[in-house]
Amino acid sequence: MRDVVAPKQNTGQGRLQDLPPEEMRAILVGTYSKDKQLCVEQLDELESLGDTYGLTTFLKLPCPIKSYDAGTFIGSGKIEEIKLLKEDLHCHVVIFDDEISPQQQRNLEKLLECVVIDRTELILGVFGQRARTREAKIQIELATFRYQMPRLRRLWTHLHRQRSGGAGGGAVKGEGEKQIEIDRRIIRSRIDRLEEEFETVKKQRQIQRRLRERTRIPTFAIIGYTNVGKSTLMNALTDAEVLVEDKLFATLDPTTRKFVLPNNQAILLIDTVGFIRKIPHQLVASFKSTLEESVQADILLHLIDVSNPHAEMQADATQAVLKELGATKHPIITVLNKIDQVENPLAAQKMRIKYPKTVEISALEKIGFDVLLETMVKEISLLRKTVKLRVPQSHYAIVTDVMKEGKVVSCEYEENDILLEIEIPHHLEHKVSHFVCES
Ligand SMILES: Nc1nc2c(ncn2[C@@H]2O[C@H](COP(=O)(O)OP(=O)(O)OP(=O)(O)O)[C@@H](O)[C@H]2O)c(=O)[nH]1
Ligand SMILES: [Mg+2]
Repeated sequence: MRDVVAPKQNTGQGRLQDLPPEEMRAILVGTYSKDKQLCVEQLDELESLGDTYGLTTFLKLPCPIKSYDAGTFIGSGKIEEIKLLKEDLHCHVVIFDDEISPQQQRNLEKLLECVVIDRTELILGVFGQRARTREAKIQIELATFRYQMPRLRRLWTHLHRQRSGGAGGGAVKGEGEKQIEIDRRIIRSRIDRLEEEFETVKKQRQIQRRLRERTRIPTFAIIGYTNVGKSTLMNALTDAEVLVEDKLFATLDPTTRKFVLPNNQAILLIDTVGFIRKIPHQLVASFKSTLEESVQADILLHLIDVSNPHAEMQADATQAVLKELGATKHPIITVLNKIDQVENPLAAQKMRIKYPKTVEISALEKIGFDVLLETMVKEISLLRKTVKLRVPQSHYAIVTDVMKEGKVVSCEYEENDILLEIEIPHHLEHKVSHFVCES
């Protein structure tokens, strides 16, 4: 009897984790039909992801491709070439920038005789390494299990080979199938348990959010591509002491801190997880509630690393994720960061044209903060509206309610009515619409 092959908990690293440090040597493969330059850029990003994980890249291979092979993703000639290169360079991992199917992965591993993963698996690995809080860990485990479910056959064959010391190893036909079914059931029940646990964690977070809403402090979320400087800005403005690193996905858990604007208005700032191009859908599903909650802030500060040659692509990818989360209706201030190291001034100009409300800063050198804070003050005032109300005595309860969140400009009594001029957030307008006498 062998043990269950269900993936280990708390890892999120598939089989990459089994490699000893000296074998963390990788070849990266990207494919393109027309745009070689884009493929090269994307391989650079894959290299950063690999580096964050602890892998060393020895070769980046952009491959022109006319059609994809259903069984092996790339053609046999290319596979042969990669195999030779892999042997020459003593590499033990081949990483595909594109998503490859479980079947293709299995076939490629057989042909290349090494670990083959795709971008999704690498990102899951990076998240798995970096998750710190229980909430982040649950979400990454869920994403990993969802990713591994269709790949159980690969895990099982691999383990079976290891145990029996060779390919096949005398496995009784059908044994694998039975085991895969058992593993599948185990994973499914783990997913159920994790989902339950996540619901509990989520409820606690909702209580915190309700408390926050009761105080009605305007909330700003700092969002943007990974490594653009979100945590650096958070730390520069508050004493949050969030981890800042020149690695991807340094932040996985949102951190919230209070901050007081120059006009004495208190606000809440949320530092969020970075976005990335082609974010794996299993991850979006798992992190959705955390992301959604972060981007439900009153105002978004979209940070762009304008010194990065891929700034435009990164900003577009961020916008795409925002769209997916249904957050594009929120007011956005576009913050062009790292201006201290911008080499091409045209880059910032291009962004200024593309995005309506832009501010240039250096979070590291604390440059441009005055304008940024001014813009934030202005944006808050747009969230509110001043209305004049005539409220009959019988409805005073509403006044008390509205006054909690609004700012009273003037208040007078006329017979049994109360005449109130009040600045209120837009979301309260419907509550008082019956009493508006002038706005
Ligand atoms: N030159 C320069 N470097 C900066 C600036 N802001 C941030 N950095 C650097 O950029 C790197 C990433 O910064 P972080 O604040 O961790 O970026 P992040 O957006 O929070 O990254 P993730 O949490 O990984 O998504 C660090 O090495 C920072 O020191 C800036 O204004 N100028
Ligand atoms: Mg961060």
